[in-house]
Amino acid sequence: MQNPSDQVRAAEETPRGYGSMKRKEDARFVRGRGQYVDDIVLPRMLHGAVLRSPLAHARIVSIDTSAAEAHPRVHAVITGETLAGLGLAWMPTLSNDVQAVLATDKVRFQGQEVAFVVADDKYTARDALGLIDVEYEPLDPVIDAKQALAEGMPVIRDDKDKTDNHIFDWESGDRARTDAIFAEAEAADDQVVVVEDMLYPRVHPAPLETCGSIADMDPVSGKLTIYTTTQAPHAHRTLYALVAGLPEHKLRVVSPDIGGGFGNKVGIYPGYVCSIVGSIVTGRPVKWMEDRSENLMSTSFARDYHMRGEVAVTRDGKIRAVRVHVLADHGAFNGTAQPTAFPAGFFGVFTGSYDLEAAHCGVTGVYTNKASGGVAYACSFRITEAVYLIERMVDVVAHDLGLDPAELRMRNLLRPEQFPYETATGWVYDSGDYPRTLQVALDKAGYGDLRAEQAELRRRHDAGERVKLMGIGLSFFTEAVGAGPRRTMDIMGLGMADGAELRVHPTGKAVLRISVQSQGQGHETTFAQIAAKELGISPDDVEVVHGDSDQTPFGLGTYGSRSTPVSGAATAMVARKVRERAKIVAAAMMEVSVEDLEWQETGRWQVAGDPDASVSMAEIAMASHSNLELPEGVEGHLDATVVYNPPNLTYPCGAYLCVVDVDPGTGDVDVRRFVAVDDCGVRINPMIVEGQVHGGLADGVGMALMQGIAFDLDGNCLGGSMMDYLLPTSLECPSWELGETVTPSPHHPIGAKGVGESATVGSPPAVVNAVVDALAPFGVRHADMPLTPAAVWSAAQGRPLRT
Ligand code: MCN
Ligand code: CUN
Repeated sequence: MQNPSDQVRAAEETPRGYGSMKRKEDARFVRGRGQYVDDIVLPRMLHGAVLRSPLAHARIVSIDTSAAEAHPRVHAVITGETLAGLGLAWMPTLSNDVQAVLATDKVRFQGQEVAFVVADDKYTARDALGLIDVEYEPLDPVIDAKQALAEGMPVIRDDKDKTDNHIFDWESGDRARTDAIFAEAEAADDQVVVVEDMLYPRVHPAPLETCGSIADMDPVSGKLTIYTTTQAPHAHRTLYALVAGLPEHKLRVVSPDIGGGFGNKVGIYPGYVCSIVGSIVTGRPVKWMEDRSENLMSTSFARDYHMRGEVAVTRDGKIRAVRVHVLADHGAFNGTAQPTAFPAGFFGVFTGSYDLEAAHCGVTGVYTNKASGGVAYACSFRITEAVYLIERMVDVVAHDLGLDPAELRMRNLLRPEQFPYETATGWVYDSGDYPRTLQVALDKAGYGDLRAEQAELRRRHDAGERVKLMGIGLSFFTEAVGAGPRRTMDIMGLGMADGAELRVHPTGKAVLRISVQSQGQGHETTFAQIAAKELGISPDDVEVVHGDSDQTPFGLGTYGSRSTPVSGAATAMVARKVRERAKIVAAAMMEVSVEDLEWQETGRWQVAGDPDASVSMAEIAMASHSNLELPEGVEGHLDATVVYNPPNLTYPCGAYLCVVDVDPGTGDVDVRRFVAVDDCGVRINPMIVEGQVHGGLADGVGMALMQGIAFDLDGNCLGGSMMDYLLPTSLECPSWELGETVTPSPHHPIGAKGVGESATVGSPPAVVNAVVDALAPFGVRHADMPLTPAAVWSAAQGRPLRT
């Protein structure tokens, strides 16, 4: 395991007060006392199960539910027709499309929801699915995204009067200027244009806890309570309110403990809606919990980006411009989750960490007969794809020009004095010291020695010896996390700002209510630390309440690593507001004027220059509830609320270096070392940050080497179980070697940047670059993920697998 003293603490300037304290929530998790949706049992609760389509594309001729309805333990059978009667057969998606809750006309992917059975127990509900008789008329499926727009292809979304499978075209950057630089580079002797096609395959977040919900409609009060696996309880409540026409005070969304989200739990799934209808129809609570295959086959996938990257570069390695075209496979319904104005998410940051003259990208989205979704899985809204594209392209440039990839990056990285830096596509990066971060990673890895070892192994390989080939892969990423600002960022009209409420009890203990929802990130600890530091009390004395729409202020939820950048800022602001109120009370207590007081890091308001005259937050809290005479207009008690609308995103960065050993005979890849230097600004809890990075690095190894949700030509999903969709374990992962630099975010109240997705974003290109580097003796320039032994072996044979 990682030895903390072994870590590069490059940043002496880290402010004091935060630190690696153990996670408060773990007291219940390590004792098996977590409360997940499936742990909740309500009186008179019934159980639902979903009937799914076995076909990828078919017309529904008829559905006969009579045998299922006749089953003595079945309470209701719901079909698309039932829902159509309630106006609920289709629901809006987060991307302004509609999605079938239960299919009425056609099924459009394998695993699509067709009917819902409510029964006494989950086994009966499942068994009764077998009693439903659906007659399908099979249609030709559209599986290959590259064929989706071809002449004569079947039209998937005929429900929308569409005549083709086109969803959107979106572009970013200055096309004319970019094209002009490319034309120049093509004509000039001292410049080149480098082109490569690459696929970021369809993968799945695969949280250990699958998705589910319990709907409980109280027929007397008319209040609907939904216990559900959601990363965004408030947004879900408002969307339910809008779709069902119910007022928000009649809706309560509770997100209890969540067993991993990774983006999979951002959207609203048909099963959630079915449990609600099931409860309304039966008058009893209805629980629905999907199984592993249902989760892998029908819920939000990630990526599926077919990308062509082009780089205009001088022969001595100055990158001038980048041009990209993407074909985005969005499945049968456009259900991607990202701010409304960003159909390709934040892919616009594909210019990466480099100083470019110009850049342009175009993205075309298409429908295929596959599950919908499209951003989930620790992606920061498509930044995974963007970082993969640019970091793979930089290595391709290094390969073609015969330059060292570390040297090439150093030559092109933004310099610290360029911040704030506006990219060629209009993003304003807030802060960073990129060359230093890369240097820390190179030093920690011993880059020069590694290259020397590699040269020796290559020499022995060339001499005919049977040796493993060593590969060294680098990536440098810039993340953009913390959506809003709400002026430009919303989900279905809901602006991306977060509320926070803080109340200090008379004894000086506090309760903090936040709108974001942890799925394992440790918010009950880190948010307590933020408030505690501002108030000068112990984090143990701050209770964090989250995940219940009746108990917490409105906010947009946890995804895009926005909790710390947005709700973390709200927490610091609300605590400072309380501290200012405490100052007024302290002045009254000590009978001095407010201006005479100064705040002490020890958590006391003190009369300037007089250490004997001070009061603690606990003393102030008690006084604020007492009969102490307070100035005119000050009401007493210690509490406050805020809404924080971020002025900009925060831009964490990192330099990653992966070392692999590849057996050219079998294609087997062994990840020998992985050095990850992250800069997420001020770290609130370094232990939690490192845990986040560890998880994301494992994700990256999984995606790069073993994961892919593939389909056969009939549209059968080939990744529907964990026998086929592989999760990386400790056996495939090395002992991570972490380092850090700290460049605080200038606009965040405590200088913190998000980190939750950094490692998932940054690690896949490092692993792929390492494997491709290992295969250099075979002339390999690129190979697509997942780099399974078969893919690596084929690439070494000069026949890379292409999807
Ligand atoms: N943190 C910190 N100092 C910083 C930045 C963050 O101490 N400078 C702490 C935070 O306070 C928080 C954690 O690190 O406890 C992650 O913070 P942040 O980067 O703000 O990300 P979020 O809390 O918004 O989490 C979302 C992010 C996303 S989008 C995915 S996807 C993902 C991820 O978190 N899903 C996860 N990490 C996950 N970790 C677990 N265990 N489970 C998931 O589902
Ligand atoms: Cu894109 S996965 Mo995280 O933003 O919930």
